[in-house]
Order: sequence, then structure tokens, then C-alpha cells
Amino acid sequence: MGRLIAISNRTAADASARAGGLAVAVWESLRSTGGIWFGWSGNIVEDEVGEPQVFSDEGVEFVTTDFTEAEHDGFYLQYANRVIWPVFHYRVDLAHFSSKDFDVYADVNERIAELVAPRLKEGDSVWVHDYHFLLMGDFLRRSGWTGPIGFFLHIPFPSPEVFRALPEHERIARAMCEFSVLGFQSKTDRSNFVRYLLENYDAVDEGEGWIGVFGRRIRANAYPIGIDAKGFAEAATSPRAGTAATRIGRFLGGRNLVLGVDRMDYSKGLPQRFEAVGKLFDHFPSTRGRVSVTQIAPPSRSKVEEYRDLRTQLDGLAGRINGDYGDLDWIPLRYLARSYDRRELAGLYRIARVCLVTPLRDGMNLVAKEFVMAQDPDDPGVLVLSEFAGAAEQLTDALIVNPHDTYKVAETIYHALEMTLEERQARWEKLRDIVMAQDIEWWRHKFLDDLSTDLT
Ligand code: GDG
Repeated sequence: MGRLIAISNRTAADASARAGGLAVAVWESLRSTGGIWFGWSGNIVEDEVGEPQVFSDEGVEFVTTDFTEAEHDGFYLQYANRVIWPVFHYRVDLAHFSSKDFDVYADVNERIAELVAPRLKEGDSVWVHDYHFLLMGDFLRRSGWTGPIGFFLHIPFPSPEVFRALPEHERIARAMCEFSVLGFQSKTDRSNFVRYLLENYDAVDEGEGWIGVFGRRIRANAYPIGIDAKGFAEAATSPRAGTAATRIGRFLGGRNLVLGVDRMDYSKGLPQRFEAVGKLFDHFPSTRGRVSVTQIAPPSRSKVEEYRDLRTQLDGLAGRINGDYGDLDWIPLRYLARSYDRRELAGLYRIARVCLVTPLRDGMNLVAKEFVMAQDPDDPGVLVLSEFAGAAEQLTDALIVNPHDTYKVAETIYHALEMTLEERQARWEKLRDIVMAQDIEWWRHKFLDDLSTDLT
């Protein structure tokens, strides 16, 4: 394969950003091919952006650009995070449609395409990431690039009925069909996209991932993203993990830990989860005083109103549950709106008896996979997983729940707490096998193999 050229909103230009699985996977691909990574520098300037910042690290070139205030607002805060994000997570009610913001979104896609195009050489393959750059294929084609362009969507692709709520759905779908390979997290997302094409255009599903549409052939497949499974298992037994486990162990005083770890986002179903926790203590009184629920929820996108509203809602719900059920020597629900080191998280996962991963919609959900890899084989915990997380297609041996059915979630947590060691081990071994087999390297190769055998 020739050089790989990556485009994503944030790059891993800063070496410390290369700790996570995805950043490492992209980085490795770029390093082994002498590639280039394009994205936003993270800086916001008042009204005019200067020349891009260009620098190299270990043979990988980074080309990053600042955003103007207007770009950061219209492209990132508004259209990407207040239109596409809610609609693709089935929250049309939270979308703030605006054709003005769409124009800024398109302009930023075009401006970045203009940075990329002159640097492309024959033999290169382009790999575009996520919902910020749905129009990138179109702009790169307009610049004359005919080589392979892969696209991976990290978030769900909604059902056609919901996608059509986007006033710009046709423009976006046509642009997406300029990519050579379209990667989705799950079969459901892939089939939503294909169904949309079949319903709206003269498209043909040719089988084996191939779609004939708009006079060309593209490939659309599910490539469920994985984690650095081995690395995460190691992190869970590191000294830093041990220290975190000891610290929380002191607080638990022998109680069972039920853990949640989520970016504070309305897609993660946190209010519903808190409600289910209240029902657990209400309907299963033997859990009172014996179980401690800890929710780690680092705030994100706090410049967006819906995220600030969520924070207020969670503060209220957590206070209410602790007020109703807490006692002099017991805090039922601990809710920590801050982030922890990855190894500390791994240590917490390891001593949790139950992990709650109950998003209302999620492209994949990596926490579910991290929890699995962090377990002690002799005494593994139980994963409670939403049927609406992409991970549920792979992790079928978790306890699968509908997060809207809060009584059922409470009952499932109770069931998880009561589960025999034998059943916990049997379920966990199957989960571990799949998380290990379909890890981040598996995902990277699966996607890049398809991109390199692209026949268009
Ligand atoms: C998008 C899609 C898809 C969380 N708290 C802390 C922390 N985290 C880490 C977790 C995990 C990551 O953040 C969250 O990943 P998710 O997959 O759960 O969710 P999104 O951020 O919404 O990611 C998602 C993903 O892209 C990849 O394709 O799975 O569906 O929405 O790794 O561990 N990390 C640290 N401290 C924290 O406090 N260090």
C-alpha cells in the first residue's frame, strides 16, 4: 500500500494524545507508510487563519489549521454537534437546523480538502474520519482526486426516516457516495444507509458490500471498531490501576461496586441510568447499604447548551437519589464529573462487580470492551449493555437491556449482582474472546484491506 493520508477533526499531533487505541491505530498506519495527518490545530483565531502548521514526527507529517471563531462556531459547535450529532443519535428534537451553519460546515470541509488535495500523490489512499467531514469526498473529487478515499463513521447512521429530517440529507448522501469505501460501526448502521439509498435513488445492492449508485460502485460495510485489548488488560494490572483500586476499595468497605464511565453526553442515557439505580434501591431493598454505584462522567462540549442542561439534570437526579436512599454510613450513588487517567479507569473496571453501559444510541461504545479486558479471570464482573450500542452486535454474552425500560434495567443489575461465579466466568470468557479477536489492529486491517482492494 502507498502512503496513507488521514483526515480527522483532531489529530494526534501531540504525542500524549496517542495513548488511546484509535489514535495509535491511525498513527501506526501513517508511520508505516510515511503518511500525512490533517486536522484542526485546536486553536481559534479571531477572523483570519494563517498558513497551516506543518511538522513531522517519526516520519509522519502533520498539517493542521486553526479555525476562525465563525468556523469553530458554525462548523464544530453548531452543525457538527448541534445538528448531525443529535440527528444521527435519533434526537431530532434536540437539533438546531440552520442553513447558515450548514454553509460554514461545507466551507470548512472545502477548505481542508484544499489543504489536502495539492499534497496527494498517485498511489496514496485517503482515510477520512467521522461526522465532521461527511462532505470531504465530494470536495476531494472536485479537486480532481480520483484515487481511493475511505470514510469511517464513528457514530450511528440513523434510519432513513430520521436521516431525511436533515434538510441537507440529499446533499450529504450524494457527497458520501463519493467515498470509495464507507465504514460503519454496525450492520444496523450499514443497512440504514443502504436502505436510504435504495429508497431515495436508483441504487442497487450488488451484494458483498458493493452498491451501485449515481453511476458508480461504492463499498459500504460494517467494521466494528475495537480496542487495544492486550494493552488494556495490562493497564488493569499496572501499579497505577492498583492504587486507584485500593483508593476506591477503602471507600467501598466491602460493598459491591456498580460502575459507569461515560463522557457526559445525552446519547449515553445517564438520566435513565440514574432512574434505574433509584429503582434498584426501591424495589430490591436488600441492595441498600450493600452496593455502591459510581458514575464517572467527564463533562464534554460544555459550550453547547444541551450539554450544560444535562449536567444540571444529573446533579439534581443524583442529589435526589442520595437524599432518598443514603444513610449516615452509605452514599448510594457517587457521581464524579471529572476524568481519570486511563490506568486508573482500568483499575476501577477491574474491581467493579457490574459495569453499566446503557446508552440510548451509541456507534460502538469502547467502555464495554475496556471493562471486559480489565477483568480478573478468577472473579470477573458482569457487563450490562444497551441493545442500542453498536457493541451489542458483538457482545451478545453481556446482559442486554433496553435502557428506556428502567425497571428492567434495575432488575438486570440485581440479577448481575446475584450471578454465580460460574455463570460470570462463562459469559466473560466469551466476551473476552471476541474483544481480543476483533481488536483495534483487526479493525484497522479489515478497513484498510478493503480500501486497498478498491476497484472503482
Ligand atoms: C465515539 C462514539 C465509538 C471516558 N472517561 C474517561 C476516559 N474515557 C474514555 C473511555 C473510552 C472513551 O473515553 C469513550 O469512548 P466511547 O466509545 O464510549 O464513546 P465516544 O467518546 O462517544 O466515542 C462511540 C467511539 O467514537 C470510537 O469509534 O465507540 O460510539 O460515540 O475509551 O475509556 N478516558 C480517560 N479518563 C476518563 O475519565 N482517560
